[in-house]
Amino acid sequence: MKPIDLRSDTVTRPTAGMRKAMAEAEVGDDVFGEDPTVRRLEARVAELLGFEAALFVPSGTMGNAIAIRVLTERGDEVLVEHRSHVVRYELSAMSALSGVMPRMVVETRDGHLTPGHVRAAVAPRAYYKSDVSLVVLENTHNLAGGTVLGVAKMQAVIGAGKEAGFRVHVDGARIWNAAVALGVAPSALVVGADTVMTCLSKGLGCPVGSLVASSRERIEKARRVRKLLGGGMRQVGVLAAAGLWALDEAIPRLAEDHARARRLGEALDGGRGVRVTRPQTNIVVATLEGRPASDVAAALAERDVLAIAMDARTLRLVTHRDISEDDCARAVEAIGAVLG
Ligand code: TLP
Repeated sequence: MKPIDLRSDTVTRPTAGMRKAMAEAEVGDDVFGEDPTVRRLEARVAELLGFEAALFVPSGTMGNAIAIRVLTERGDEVLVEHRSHVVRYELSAMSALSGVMPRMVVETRDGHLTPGHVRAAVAPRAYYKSDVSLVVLENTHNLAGGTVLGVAKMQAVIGAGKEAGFRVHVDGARIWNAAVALGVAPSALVVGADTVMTCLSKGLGCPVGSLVASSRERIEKARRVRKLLGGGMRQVGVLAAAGLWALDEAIPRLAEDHARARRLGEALDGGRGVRVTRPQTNIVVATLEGRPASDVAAALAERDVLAIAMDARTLRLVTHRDISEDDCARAVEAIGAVLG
């Protein structure tokens, strides 16, 4: 039997409809700015996020790196929650590529920074001190368990950042999930941010592709940094077409993934020595008390359910468009057998 792959929402395969859109895409050389499908995708994402312009990039990691590079100077500090993707899963990109250092906030409940955290980072200037110049927010927050920051709180923290004179970047790899969970337009969440990175290759099911949205001026700078990092692409209208297809077809069904994640969360919650916060979107993160997460992942794999050990005690399961109702029921059964 085919394993039920809950390791990530990146494991989806393009559907027949997506492949058809890719095959039919009109293309051109995007380094010359001549790919009409890429231009359409960039305009569409800019509009959905409420920005002037957007830039198509190969990965979320590159999108975050480009935004951080455009918004900071070498020697700056970046205020960020300590489990954020930009500090945990992108090597040390911000220091290696932009020469900046994270200032990490550890005491959040759900992974999200508050206006208080931002205000606490404001300090009198002194020539011997480095300054925070950028705040990075992550919505949904991956490692905290797909947690959502609502419009009012998001606006408050972005506002506090602006008031402090900081720039604000949003890692919105799964901003679409946040918007669906809240029942709001994604643009409502990111008003006032300087840049937003978002991914097509996570919950939306594309094989590749992310975008950075910002002002026209910053996107022109971002285009140069993308080239510097080796991310200039040619006839990638075939990939942009997958993205355009996904924006129409995949966003409306994200609520199904969220409902399935809640069922998995309930199943895990019943387990011995397991702590799980009720999933708000498509990510379920369980903290295991008596047993290494890798052991539990191995036991689940024996029952054809793939989950991932994010660290020694943290097990993650992610729902996505290739997980059916039936798969979810089988996963619930396996969880019961392994942890019950
Ligand atoms: N996340 C991946 C892994 O890298 C952990 C996953 O399976 O969830 N920001 C956030 C919030 C992300 O979750 C990810 C990918 C990225 C950025 C990076 O995107 P890619 O993988 O396209 O570089």
